This record gives sequence, structure tokens and C-alpha cells, in this order.
Amino acid sequence: MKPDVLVIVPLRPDQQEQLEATYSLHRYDQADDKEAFLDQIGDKILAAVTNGGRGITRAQLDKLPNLKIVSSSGVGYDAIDVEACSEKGIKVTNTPDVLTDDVADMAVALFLAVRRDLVRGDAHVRSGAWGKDGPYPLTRSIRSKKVGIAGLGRIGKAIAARLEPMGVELAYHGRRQQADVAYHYMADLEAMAKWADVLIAAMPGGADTEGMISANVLEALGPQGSFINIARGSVVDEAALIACLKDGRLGSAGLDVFVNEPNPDVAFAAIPNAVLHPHNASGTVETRGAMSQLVVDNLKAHFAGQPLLTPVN
Ligand code: 8YV
Repeated sequence: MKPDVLVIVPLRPDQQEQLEATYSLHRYDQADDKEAFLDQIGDKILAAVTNGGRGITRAQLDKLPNLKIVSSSGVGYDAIDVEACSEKGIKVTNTPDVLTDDVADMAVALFLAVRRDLVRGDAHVRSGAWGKDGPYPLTRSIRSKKVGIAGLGRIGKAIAARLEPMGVELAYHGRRQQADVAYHYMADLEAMAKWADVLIAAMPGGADTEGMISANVLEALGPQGSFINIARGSVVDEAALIACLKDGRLGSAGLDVFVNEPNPDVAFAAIPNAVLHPHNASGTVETRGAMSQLVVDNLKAHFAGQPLLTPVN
């Protein structure tokens, strides 16, 4: 008898095949009436596969009385009710490390795109404005600029490592100073934003960091400053971000994440000083494959009674 597994979000094709071969899959993602579907099959589900975006809620967990593990594709688990899982003795796993490089690359891509005006430069060529109106306005050098990273975890460190050889001055903010890190630590986020030309958000999402990038922080960053977010939409006061970008209190932004995904606030579409990306920093074939494999491998370890590879709780 194959163990029954709930698929909230399917994996990449290779890994989905592995799941199909090993487990009896119940496709929540394909069910029209999801409530009725859970009522019908909830009792027999032993494991669930989801991702960082969809997660799993307490209401869903309540319908899965025999669930023992939630294996999620994504390093962030703010959409998973980990507290409810722990209460119910359900293990949660995520996919750290395998996505670090791609996410850090995207932070740097947004940083460069924003500071060197890549997207508007592209439009200047395509529209013929170059020939009609003349050369594109000058931008600002990256070299010698001050970059503050909020959240110096695995991804924050990978971003710093990429920026260091570009000749920027680096500082970081987090809950505490890290003994083995040479970058300048700033305990006050607003003070770091005031100091910085560019502020990069790389902290986890969730209640602890909600709205951390406040109106005050954005204003401290200022009219020449740029905000880059590859973390979660929830870490920034998005209404303040939109207002500050519109009226020039903040210079520019590069955003991979939004409060309402996949339908972000329509106001963003009319903001020329922002580069927008559809939450796809980990979205490469290689990395999504590695994330999917880690989801499969965590399930395998669980059903074999072995230690989980990347446990969250
Ligand atoms: C994914 C992410 O896009 O890892 C995360 O926390 O936000 C992204 O890698 C997300 O988990 C959906 O798969």
C-alpha cells in the first residue's frame, strides 16, 4: 500500500514522477471544491507537499488528522502555520541552501537594473526615443555606494559576497550582530536606511518582520535611495512604498515580491521608477529541480524513519 500524500502544489515533472511512483497522490491543486475534497480524503493523508507561496493553513490542517509531515518547496515558511503543525506533532521541512545563489543573483540583477536604469534604457532604444530625443540621462555609479542589507542570513550573505567585489560599502541590520561577520552592523534599521544609498531586504517573512520597512525607513533612504526586495511583500509597508515612489520621497525600487501575489497592487504598473519581477528569484530550471528533489528526499527520509534533511520545527 502506497502512503497517501496530499499535493497542494505539484513538484517539477521529474520529481512529480518520483512522487507518483512511490505514493498515492491526492491532487488538492486540481480539485474544484477544495473543502469537499479535504472532507472526503482528509482522514487518510499522511503527508502533504506544498510550496512557500501556498503553504498550509490551520483550517486545512484541522481536516488532516493523520498528517505527519508537510514537505514544502521554498526556504520561506511564513505561509505555513508552523505553530499549528508543532502543536499537532506534524513535522515541517523547507528547501534552504539550494536556492541561495539564484535568489542572491536576482537581488544583484534588480540592484543593477534599478541603479543603472536598465528597463527604461531598454524602452529608450525600442521606442526610438534615442534617435528622436537624444541620449539617455546619466545614471549613478555602483562603486563606492553604501549598501545596507536587512537580514544577513544565508541569502543576505550571498548577496553581500556578490556586491563586495563591486566596490560598495556594506552594512547589515538584523536582530543581533554576528560574531564571524566583518561587515558593519547597524542595530537601528532606520539609521542604516539613512546611511545607505541602497537598502536590500533579505529577511524572512512572517509576523516578526511584518511592515519592518516602514514609511520612516523608506523616507530615511530618501530621494536618491533605492529599495530592493527579494524577501516577502509583507516586510514592507507597501502603501507607503507606493506613495514614496510616486512623490519622490524614495528614489527607486526593485521588487521581486509583493503583498498580493500574483495580483500585486495595480498602482505599481504606473510607477516608472520601479523594476518589477514576478516572484521568480528562485525560478530557474536548475534550482526549482533541486528544491523539488529536496521535497522528495525529505518525504523519503520521513517514511524511512530517518532524520529529515532540512527540518523547520
Ligand atoms: C518560491 C520563495 O518562489 O523559497 C522561498 O521562500 O519565496 C521562492 O523560492 C516559493 O516558495 C514558491 O515555490
